[in-house]
Amino acid sequence: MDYENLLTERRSGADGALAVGIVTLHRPKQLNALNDGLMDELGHALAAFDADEGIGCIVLTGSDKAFAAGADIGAMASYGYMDVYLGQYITRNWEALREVRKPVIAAVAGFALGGGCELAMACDFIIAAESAKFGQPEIKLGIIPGAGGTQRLPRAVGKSKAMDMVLTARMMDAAEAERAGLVSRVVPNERLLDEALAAAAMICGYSLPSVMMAKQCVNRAFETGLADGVSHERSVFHALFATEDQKEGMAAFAGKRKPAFKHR
Ligand code: DAK
Repeated sequence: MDYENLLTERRSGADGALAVGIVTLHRPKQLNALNDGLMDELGHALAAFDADEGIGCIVLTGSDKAFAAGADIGAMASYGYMDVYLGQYITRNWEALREVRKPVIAAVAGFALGGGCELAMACDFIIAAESAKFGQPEIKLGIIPGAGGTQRLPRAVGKSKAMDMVLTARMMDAAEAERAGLVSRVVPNERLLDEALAAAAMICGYSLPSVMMAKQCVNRAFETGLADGVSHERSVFHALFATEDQKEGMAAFAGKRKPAFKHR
């Protein structure tokens, strides 16, 4: 499907593995500033890949200069309280990412600011190029992060760094983001998409139900206490023994061969 503000691509897997869905934010003149049109399209593209049985993982990326420089300030500037409250600003089309059950990897180069940083943090993990810069500069505009930044950033980097970034608006470079645990790895700029696709292809080689349930369980760690989380994990772990892929994975290990997962 053709979008105005996005490019999408399906990258086939090797040896019958599931394919990777790539979504590239594409408003280059505005550094991928996130307006309603883009967010509506993003929700649509993610839902389409999530529903596609041939896709095992999604990579969300931007340009070399910007993953996304935040919510579109021009579009927001004239909003009043009733516009954002009654119109469910943010909630209406930004929450689609939370509904995606397959893994979503953010491949971030350049600016990931404001809503752009929040969008990256809402993905399952972030691979950063050396050029990546993360920040929550909303305070400079007389607002605060409104798409999860005050909640996800402290969970990722701890209270002190989160307060520092949210209150002073300073940016964090890729090296600091990796030290702080905001990103899983930093790679050379020119390797960003290849590294993200390699991680996605690795995930696509595993059994999809176990991948989806692993994602579900790790996310549960952020929603609940330890005892409830471990209990949830145990139930899901037990459930996986009902899958054909658990039998296949273990038989393949015993037979010293590659498993042929059916994603069932
Ligand atoms: N919105 C709209 N346009 C943007 C933009 C943005 N966030 N960021 C950049 N642009 C545009 C610039 O206006 C410029 O357009 P032209 O002047 O060429 O027409 C073009 O992109 C190139 O930008 P620059 O010329 O500024 O490029 P530089 O390399 O000099 O600087 C920069 C890059 C990223 C440092 C700078 O552009 C910048 O500071 N941008 C703004 C970053 C920012 O403040 N981001 C946070 C936005 S606020 C809410 C929930 C969530 C949010 C709000 C409300 N509620 C629930 C109510 C989220 C808010 C945000 O994300």
